[in-house]
Order: sequence, then structure tokens, then C-alpha cells
Amino acid sequence: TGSQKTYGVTPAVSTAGPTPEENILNDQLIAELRAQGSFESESETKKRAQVLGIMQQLAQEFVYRVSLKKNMSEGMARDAGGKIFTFGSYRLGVYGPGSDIDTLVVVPKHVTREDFFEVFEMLLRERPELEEISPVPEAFVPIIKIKFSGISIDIICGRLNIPQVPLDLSLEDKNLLKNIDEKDLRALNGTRVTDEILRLVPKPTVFKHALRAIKMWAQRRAIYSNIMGFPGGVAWAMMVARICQLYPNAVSSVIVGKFFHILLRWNWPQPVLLKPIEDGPLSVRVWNPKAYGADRSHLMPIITPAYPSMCATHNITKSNQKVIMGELLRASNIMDEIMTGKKIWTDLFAKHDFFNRYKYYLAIIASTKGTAEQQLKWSGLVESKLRLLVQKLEVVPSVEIAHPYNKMFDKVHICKNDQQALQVANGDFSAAVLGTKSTDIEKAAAHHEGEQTNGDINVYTGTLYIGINIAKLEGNGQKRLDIRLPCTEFSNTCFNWSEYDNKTFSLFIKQVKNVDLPDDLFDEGEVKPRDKVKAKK
Ligand code: 3AT
Ligand code: MN
Ligand code: MN
Repeated sequence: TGSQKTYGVTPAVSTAGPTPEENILNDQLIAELRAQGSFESESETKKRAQVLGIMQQLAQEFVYRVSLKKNMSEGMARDAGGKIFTFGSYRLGVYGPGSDIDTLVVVPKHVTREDFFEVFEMLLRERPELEEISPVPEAFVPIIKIKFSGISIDIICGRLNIPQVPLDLSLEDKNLLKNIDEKDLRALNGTRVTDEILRLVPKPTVFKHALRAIKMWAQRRAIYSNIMGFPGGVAWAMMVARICQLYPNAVSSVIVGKFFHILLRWNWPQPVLLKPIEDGPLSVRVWNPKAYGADRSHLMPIITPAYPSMCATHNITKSNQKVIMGELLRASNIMDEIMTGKKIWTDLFAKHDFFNRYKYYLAIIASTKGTAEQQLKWSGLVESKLRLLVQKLEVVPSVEIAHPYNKMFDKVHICKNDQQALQVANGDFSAAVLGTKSTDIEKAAAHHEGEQTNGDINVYTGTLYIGINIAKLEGNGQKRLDIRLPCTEFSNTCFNWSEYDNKTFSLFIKQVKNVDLPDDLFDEGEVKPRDKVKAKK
């Protein structure tokens, strides 16, 4: 019995169920996902559910205590409720062994965000299971990050303009958004979007397995990262959901195949929509390319289904679009061969060749002579601006493509003196000893801060890479790549940061030939670009 309902903005392309061959490929896909560590064990999943049970209890206790403090009766305080929701990969059912749980605590109107950072935080601190806690009340979405029974949990708080938050409350109704502040609106948005995506797919299990496959593929191919101008988790989820709508009775292996095929031929910038865009009761902006020039400039718009609809891919640059389309083409070709038995799923998930692909790279090094926390902020800022550099490079006539790698490489260097610190900041990492092999700079900080009695200086570096293809310009024989202006402009944008100070923070951009890339960018056994002259010896 297949689904005949129409999902989304057009009728299905096909309502056919799977063939025996498709079922076999689907089993092989799930086996491959399992073999590659996509799923966690049943006992770990059970532990997550238990921990969420505790979070629910704490949410109710939190609302209860605040209600009493505000002079409510015992009965009224109990009835005020409080409910936790989840969003992110856990809610979508695509979490792996290392995933956190993204959690939203919804509270009634008399409970404030200040209460969240006092009372709820205190309740967390009282628990023996609590291993780490870092509240960030001043964040764009105020958040408490914890580690609890070995599980990382991000907790945000959303306050509704209603007196009680019962356990059966759904966040679906957009009228719940009336008379709440912007921070609460943002806090509620994650759950509202993920819940809506799940409502809009015909078969949630088919969707989840297909999304696991697409996420693994996008991560392996280094095209996963909202901040760097690639689609992020929510955008990939919406693309997969749209394909599920078009093939409501297909199995995951078919969805994955159709995914590459359809998105490769998509008439960009036609938006990917899961349902018609709604108007709403608030005076907030909804994505609308007819009304807003900024929305018209989106190259691959993928629109969130919950009011107020937004574009989840506004960061995608021209270069990144080329890269993504190239990856869709590669995947689509491999899929054809998987279907004829010439290739297997493992081939689809093969690692990217970013550091073998270009002759020239830019290394952008954001560094801090200070604390790990300072570096976290500074490198985060530089990272968030990288796509501006990409866009400036794109318009340099001789630059064919400026392809950013999707991750930053973090290091800590233990310097003996200011001279060494300066050398490191200027990209000479051989000048000092590496503090740790861990890529986690916070861990590094835990090891090295406070033990500086010997006068060592910690320099933290975060390195970003952009691969560059230079076009052969007709006529003028000029081959030298002059990118000083875009680099200077980009640096100045970063230096505009309100907390910037040139004694602590530094930004260094250098051109690196492929043969000079550091060894640690390559896995063991991976081929490294080699200098032709040297190789001949
Ligand atoms: P993992 O399985 O946890 O790696 P995920 O998709 O759950 O994958 P995150 O936990 O990083 O990824 O993010 C979950 C959601 O939280 C995605 C996005 O809606 C929101 N989010 C994440 N980082 C930020 C941020 N810096 N600012 C605002 N929202 C964010
Ligand atoms: Mn998450
Ligand atoms: Mn998270």
C-alpha cells in the first residue's frame, strides 16, 4: 500500500514502489552506512533517551521553582509546565556516535531567559552526571553547552506568550510566535523547521537513511558547512526531503540516486521548496526574491518550511556552486555505475581530493597570542568572513575558481620568545614546538594554560585553505596572480572586529604551491603532490 497523497508543491514524479534490485541496493547502502560508523549502538541511543528524560524533569522543576518565586500557588506552579524539544541531527534521526543533542526548553511567559541562566543552570550544576558546563548568555541564540553522562548537549530556551506549557504542546501553530522577542523566535525556529520537515516527508525512515547517506557523502567530499558557504545539515535535509516528496514510495537507495540526478539538473536559482511559502502574523521578513534584492542574489536557494521561511543557503558563492555541481556530477556518474554493478557504495563515499586538485592555494592563518577562548572567537570571526574573500577572489579576471576547504585546521604552538611567536603567526610553524596533536584547541588550552611559569608563550593558529585555478588569459602573457587587493580588503574587514587588537590577534595570508602543502593535510597512504623536478632525481 503506497502513499498517493501529494507532498510538497508539485505532484510526485513516480509513486512506484521498489524493484527487487532496488531493495538489494538499499540493503547494501544501509550495510555500508553501518560499516562506516554512521549509526551508534542501541545502548548509547538508550542512554540519550534517558538523559533527555532527565532534561524534561529538570525543565519542569525549573518552571515550577521560578513560578513559586513569582508568588504562584503550588498548584499553579505545577500546572505552569515546561517542555523540552529537540532539533538538529538528533531530532532528524541522523545522529552518529559523536553527535550532540540539540535541546530546546520551552517555558511559559512568566519565566525569563535570565531565569534560565540562573535557575536552570543551577539545577544542572546540582546534578552529579554533569561533567562540563559553559553558558553563553550573550550569544546570538543564548545557549548553555554541557556534557552530561558523557553526552554533549546544547540547551537553548524559548519563552512563549502563554501561561502554561503542557507536555502535549506542539510548536506547529505560527500564532504561538506572536508577542515574543527575536531571541525566542530564533530559539524556537530550529525545532519548528525540523518538525515541519519530518511532517512533510512521506516515509520518515526512508528519509533518515537517505539523509545519512547524503550527509556522509557531503562531509567526505568537503562540501558540508553553512559557515563556509556550502549547505549545512538543515539544507541537506531539506534537499533530501524534497526528493522523498517526489518519490513517495521509493527506498533510500533510490532517493540517493534521484537526489544527484535531480539536483544536478535543477533549474537554479529556482528555489527548493517543501511547501508553499506562508505569510504570517508577524512583521518579520519572509524569503521573497520579488520583494528583496538580497534574496534574488541567492544562487541555490533552499527554503525552510516553517514560518517565517528563510533561505538556508544564502552563503553559497559562485565558486562553491561550481564545486557543488561538480560533486553532484561525479556522484551521479558513480551512481549509474553502482546501479549497473560496476561500482559499490564505498566508491561514492570516497574522500575528496581537495589538496591534490589545485596548483596554488591560499593559506589564511588566524592566530592568537593569548588564550584559547580568544582564539575561538577570533578564528570563528575569520572563518565567518572567508566567503567574502572567496567572492573578492572570484572577480579577479585571472581567477577561474576560488574553492574554500570546508574546515579550519587548529593548532597550538609553544613559543620560547616573541620572535618565535611572530614567526608562527606569519605561517612558519617550524619555528616552535606543537603543543598538542589534538585539533581541539579547548583541550589544548586545558593542558597548557596555567603552566606557563617557564615563560612559554602559547600561540594558537587556525588555518583555512582556498584552492585557486588560474585562467590563461588571452593576449597578455601575464601569468602572475595578483591578489593583494582582495586579501588586503578581506584583512581589513576582519580587523574591523570590535574586540580586535593587533598585539593579540593576527591574520596572515600566504600563497602556497601544492608541493609545499604541509604533510599533515594528507592521510597516511594518501598521494601527496610532488615537485616534478625533485621527483625525477
Ligand atoms: P551533529 O550530529 O550534531 O554533528 P547537527 O546537524 O545536529 O549535527 P549542530 O548540532 O552543530 O549540527 O547544529 C544543530 C542546529 O543548531 C543547526 C542549526 O539550526 C543550529 N546551529 C548550529 N550552530 C549554530 C550557530 N552557530 N548559530 C545558530 N544556530 C546554530
Ligand atoms: Mn547536533
Ligand atoms: Mn549542536
